[in-house]
Amino acid sequence: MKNVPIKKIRNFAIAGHAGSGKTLLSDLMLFKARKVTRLGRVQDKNSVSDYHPDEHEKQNSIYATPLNCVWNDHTFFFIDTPGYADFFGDTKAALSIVDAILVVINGVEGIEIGTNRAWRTAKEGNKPRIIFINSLDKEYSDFNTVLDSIQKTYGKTVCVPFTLPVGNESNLEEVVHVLRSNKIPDELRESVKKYKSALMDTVAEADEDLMMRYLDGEELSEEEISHGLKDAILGGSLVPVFAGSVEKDIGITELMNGVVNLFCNPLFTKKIPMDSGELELKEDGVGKAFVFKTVADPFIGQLSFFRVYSGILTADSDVYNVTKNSKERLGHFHVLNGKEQMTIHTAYPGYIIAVAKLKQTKINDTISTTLSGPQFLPTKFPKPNMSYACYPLKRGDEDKIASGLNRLAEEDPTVKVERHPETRELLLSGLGDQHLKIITNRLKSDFKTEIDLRTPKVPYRETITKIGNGKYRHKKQSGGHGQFGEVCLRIEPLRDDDFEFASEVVGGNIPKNYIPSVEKGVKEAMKKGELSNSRIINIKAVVYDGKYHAVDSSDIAFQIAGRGAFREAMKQANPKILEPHMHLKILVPDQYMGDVTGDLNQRRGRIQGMNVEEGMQLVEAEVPLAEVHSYASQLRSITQGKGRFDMEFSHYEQVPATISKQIENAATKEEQEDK
Ligand SMILES: Nc1nc2c(ncn2[C@@H]2O[C@H](COP(=O)(O)OP(=O)(O)O)[C@@H](O)[C@H]2O)c(=O)[nH]1
Ligand SMILES: [Mg+2]
Repeated sequence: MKNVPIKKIRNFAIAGHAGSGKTLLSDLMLFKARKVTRLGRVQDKNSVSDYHPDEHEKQNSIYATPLNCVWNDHTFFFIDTPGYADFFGDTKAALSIVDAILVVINGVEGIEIGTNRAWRTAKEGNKPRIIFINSLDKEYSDFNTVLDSIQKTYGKTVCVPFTLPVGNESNLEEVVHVLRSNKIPDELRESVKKYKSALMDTVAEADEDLMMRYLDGEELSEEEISHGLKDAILGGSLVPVFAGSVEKDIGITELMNGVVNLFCNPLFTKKIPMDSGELELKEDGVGKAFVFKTVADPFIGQLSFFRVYSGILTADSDVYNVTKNSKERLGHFHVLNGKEQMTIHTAYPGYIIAVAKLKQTKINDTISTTLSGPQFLPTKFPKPNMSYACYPLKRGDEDKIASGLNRLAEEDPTVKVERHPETRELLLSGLGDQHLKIITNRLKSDFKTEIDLRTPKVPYRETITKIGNGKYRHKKQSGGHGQFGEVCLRIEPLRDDDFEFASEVVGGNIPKNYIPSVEKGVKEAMKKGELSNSRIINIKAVVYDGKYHAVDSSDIAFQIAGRGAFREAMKQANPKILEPHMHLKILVPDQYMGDVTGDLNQRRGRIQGMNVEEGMQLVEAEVPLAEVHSYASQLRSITQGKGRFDMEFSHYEQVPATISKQIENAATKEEQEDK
């Protein structure tokens, strides 16, 4: 790779709904820029971007792929991102570290859920955007309808066309450039005039001097126009819209020129926010990079992806991981194009490079040539919203599975692996069924072990509803050293207070030093209730009487008596099963409200409030955990992917009698199987 002036670097990501043509566009850009000699295609399994075997199998992007090419003397570092919600972790990481975002919209479908997700993320990160309306060669595509809805949704004065299609779906010929084309077909003359004047107004507004000259009727130079537009794009008040077809290679040259002329170079913003203060972006000096992705590459081993923001980084040198407060030795730098790699020696602002075999470096770390200084703001990843319990297909594979899953979770922050403290199941959580399926596939291919994903056990609890008394005598006095202890115990329901223990024993019927033994026995008994084999909570236990033996009483004897007395007391105390309830916040478009609330009712949910947020309905509800295990998929299917939700633990609540019976039966069955 030749040394390129930073001014001639463009760093961006391609985002949008799945199937809008992002990957084909990426492949076509590489082909047009002569980076590759053959146009790759996802279906033919020769796409440069979708090269991973998982992507071949699914025929869709799963991972964000860094790519690069040179176009019009400018070097593009860009990332093709997956559109599916399940793989949004990688997309979020990519969208957070690029300078700008190219949003691809399907010219047939218009704005889709993945479009909004990309848009929202871009806007939150204050990223300059260009929209590309694709597939205008396809039957039923319609530029004007899609443009109309884009302008309605994202702003009429914001989204202004730079190119317009000539012809329609069946005979799409070319595009005309609103500012540059000389030959304009009659039917587009009016539109071109309208959009050109809108754009020139934007340019003039950027600068008073330009405004005066423009109003005086002076022609502005290409550079002046470009500068004025860039400012507006950077501020988010202008989003250029391009039109075309990747399939037919129509409008792509104009789009790529748009990237050159309308997106900024990596130093243009001069500063970026850090965890404390700002980082001044410089062409040379202290090298500063952010680690946005790590993968275990089967050929190269551990790879860490850096986005260089400021200064210079050199291969084969010592640097610091500021986040970990440690030194790292950098080996070779790789610039990747899918699986193709090129080795370089120096990396500058705007570069996206991969570095092999870093020991301590993880996602979200700051790398610097000096140890001090602020850190980059970490990418906020979506929280996992779906969990399964992992069961090994082969006995004895437990450790292999846990360590494999933990490695995969390190690579993908939207994966969580944990052993549930109560049910003891190994839980694998992620962003959806597809996501977890990919993780299990990788466990098989990379770690050679297989798992079965099952619905996780619900961590039920038990409590009592009235006072109970119990008496238990533990006595073994035949032969040798005897054992003796007797405990009288009362248990009372408590509210929101997990456990209390007290003694009302008088006259030394149980000596003081054995009272803690009784408590220990009670706590032991509370680990497993008789209805559901789950923990017993919200109880006050009072030991009020007992008996002891001067020689045969012992700590263990009183533990056993305490446990026994507790079990006896439970029989009188009318125990009940409690289940965890979750608090859900669900965002849905109006038209799905009825279906969503109806479905919540079926899941024993209680709707607690409705509000309007982000132009959608916000439903808040409390639903038993047992009913929302796969809610992510359910909500997606009810709302055709347009709904979103967040959930967190709320509280424990008594289960209805019919369901209690089912739980008790299941617990008895499990108990028998374990024996
Ligand atoms: N007719 C037509 N098909 C397209 C166009 N762009 C992409 N496609 C097809 O749409 C499908 C999805 O494309 P892909 O690039 O994988 O979409 P992505 O999910 O956005 O990356 C593929 O079959 C492409 O060949 C286009 O401009 N016209
Ligand atoms: Mg793709």
